[in-house]
Amino acid sequence: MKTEINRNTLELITGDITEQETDAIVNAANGSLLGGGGVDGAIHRAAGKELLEACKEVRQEQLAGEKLSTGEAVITNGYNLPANYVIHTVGPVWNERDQHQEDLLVNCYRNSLELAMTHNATSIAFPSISTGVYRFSVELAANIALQTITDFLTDHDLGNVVMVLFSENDYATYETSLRKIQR
Ligand code: AR6
Repeated sequence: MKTEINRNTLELITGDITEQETDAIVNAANGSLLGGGGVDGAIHRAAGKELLEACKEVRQEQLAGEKLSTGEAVITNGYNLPANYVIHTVGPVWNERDQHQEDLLVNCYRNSLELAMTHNATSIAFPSISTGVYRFSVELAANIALQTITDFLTDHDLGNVVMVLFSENDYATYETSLRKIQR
């Protein structure tokens, strides 16, 4: 499904984010930036060892050795990936008693989009942040992701945004959410 928002496009696809030929892809990382499972593991495997070295450098030079906070984003090169850049963001872990987690997921998308624009990227691909190991419901995460991206594209000329869903079920959930947002 593809939709136009001002002069931008927002597209939903099923696929593997490591194969996307967008200027930037987003990694659902953890605060250590040292890799992990899920999409994080897949991106590090596909990008090669240089990505881990670049992440270590970011931690030392930009974060004074500290972890990347939830909702924040940093950027590295893409190395062996088709994408030029990897934007690493840390999604919130689902916690039903803490609505602040939803705001933090908004921050992940907004900060990643802003960082892409700062680097003159005109296309960016996102995975479904926080809906794997971090246990957000796909419905809630889809509403947050698509509303945040739609709001951003209403105010900015970025180019193409692609949501890369890893299963047909996730795709169907995101499609339903996008149709509701567009009404
Ligand atoms: N392409 C696109 N989407 C993918 C891919 C892929 N190659 N592989 C998995 N997904 P998760 P989180 C989907 O768990 O919930 C890591 O260990 C997956 O099906 O990767 O934000 C990090 O280091 C799901 O829909 O990320 C953190 O510790 C979505 O990506 C933690 O997991 C996100 O699932 C982050 O958890």
